[in-house]
Amino acid sequence: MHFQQAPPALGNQYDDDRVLRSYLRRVFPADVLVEIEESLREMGRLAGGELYELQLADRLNEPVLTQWDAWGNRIDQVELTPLWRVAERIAAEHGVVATAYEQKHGSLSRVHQCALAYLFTPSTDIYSCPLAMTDGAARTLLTSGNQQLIDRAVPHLITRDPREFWTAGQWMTELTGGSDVGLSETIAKPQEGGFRLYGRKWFTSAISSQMALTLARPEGNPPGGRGLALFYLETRDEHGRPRNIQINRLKDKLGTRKVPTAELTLDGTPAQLVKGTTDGVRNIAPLLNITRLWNGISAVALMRRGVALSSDYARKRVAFGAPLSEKPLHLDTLATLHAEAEAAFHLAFYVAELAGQSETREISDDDALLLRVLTPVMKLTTGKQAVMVASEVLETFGGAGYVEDTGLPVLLRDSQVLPIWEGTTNVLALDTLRALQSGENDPQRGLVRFAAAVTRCLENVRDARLADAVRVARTALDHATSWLAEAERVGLLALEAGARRFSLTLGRTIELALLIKHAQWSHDHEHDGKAIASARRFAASGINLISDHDADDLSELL
Ligand code: MFK
Repeated sequence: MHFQQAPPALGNQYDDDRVLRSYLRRVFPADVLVEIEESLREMGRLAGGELYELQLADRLNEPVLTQWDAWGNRIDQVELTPLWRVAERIAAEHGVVATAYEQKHGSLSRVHQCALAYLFTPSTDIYSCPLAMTDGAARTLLTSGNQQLIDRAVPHLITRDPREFWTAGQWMTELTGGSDVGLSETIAKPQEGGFRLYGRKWFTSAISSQMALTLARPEGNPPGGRGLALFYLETRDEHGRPRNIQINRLKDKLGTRKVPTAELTLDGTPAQLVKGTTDGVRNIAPLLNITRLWNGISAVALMRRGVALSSDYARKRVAFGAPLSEKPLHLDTLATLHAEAEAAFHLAFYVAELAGQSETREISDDDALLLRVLTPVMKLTTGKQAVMVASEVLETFGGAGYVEDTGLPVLLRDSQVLPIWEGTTNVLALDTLRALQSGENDPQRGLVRFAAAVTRCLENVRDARLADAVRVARTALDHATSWLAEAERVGLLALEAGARRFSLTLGRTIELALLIKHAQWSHDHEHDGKAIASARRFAASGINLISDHDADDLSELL
């Protein structure tokens, strides 16, 4: 007798995704959905088909840096893996960045683009990194109003022609700086027609990009983030040689192994100011916010992939006399992961909706403030969820989930980057406090907008099965509100010490509220109770994480 275990398999990742399809039916007018569906179904086909096969075949490949040629010339060439080369072409041709800028469907174009990115991401081993930077660079240049740079770079960043397509890099992180970008040491020296940059970048995004946005301090500027300026540079000259950029090495990372993340020395790299000679951190903020949106979309995409593989496997794997899909405890575990992913999905895509409205200037002041608050909240909440879900997904496979050539462990390693890059959980929790104040030094102002958004989701919920979930959301919101008032009264130590639990509570509360709202809609319009079941389950998964003793015992513990 020879037993052969069937591996997990994927179908069309659009057709198979109830959560995505139901959400799109709610937010898109029916005729527009018909128009965009072809592009989504095609991406779903690629993601579950040839891209997924290529991803499994590409598993052991990594980018290779060649610093010298045979004759002693410094060349610093980076060879990408076969999967990434295909991913680049497909991303361009299918408009994974371009769709947001073509704006064929107004503000909803951003949602369409995020849906494409969501389908594309799990089969392309973090090719989402250069795409996120490309999107962020296009948005930042457009926001800057620097027409010369817009004319030069943006058409390349948003084209669908792979021969013309550029990706962008973001080089912010330095040895001194890390999250505290204001400590950056790179110096910008004026030269005729621009600047030359001198310094070390310690952790770049993919170094295969044709251009980059970076921060440097014009000589004579004061210290801190305000003394930095935002610069545009092109990485290689017309012969493909680096422009006074040395790639010292590629990072040896836990995950995201296909991404050629690099350490660089800039030794007179020609660069141009994007906007003014100061306020680099403020001027690069549009890029940060776009890449944080991508981070959230990637988080829900990786969660979805894990749950899809695990659900398929549960139908195939027989143990203790029945398929795992018929085992109550296994089903309970899977349903909890599914609910977590579904709740996260609704928050990430809600931020995409608001971002789209901001880009088409159809956003109210109140919703602009809400977007500013929800961007870090969404990024930090979904990043944590992705790691938890990936870890649990591996466990649902037993030992197979721990074995590399199943292609499963990479899900956990790649998810682990999501709470780290683009701002760690703690940095973003502090950013949430800053966003709540939004220049007015009154955190309650942002919280009022947040509370209004939660309340809007809950006000038309009628299904009795959702009543407990509504209560959980309201209670968490009330606790967050009272905690913030009390922490402000007590002082900065209490506020900062509790910022992570507070921000995660905001994230989980609005996720629950959005899921409840969608569940009611899905019941009313699709006669489907699955989202109701997810909302009930998510409500029982720990929404309110606030403790009232945040700063009391800090000195005892440290
Ligand atoms: C693939 C390999 C995996 C490994 C990872 C590779 C990483 C490669 C790519 C990276 O390097 S990812 C970069 C990760 N780093 C970050 O995301 C930075 C994290 N730190 C922060 O976000 C800090 O909050 C920040 C640097 C922004 C704080 O800097 P400052 O100098 O203290 O700035 P400040 O004073 O808070 O803000 C300056 C201005 O920008 C303010 O406006 P005003 O000048 O008008 O007062 C802020 O309101 C504004 N601002 C800051 N963040 C903003 C923002 N505005 C809008 N949105 C935001 N998110």
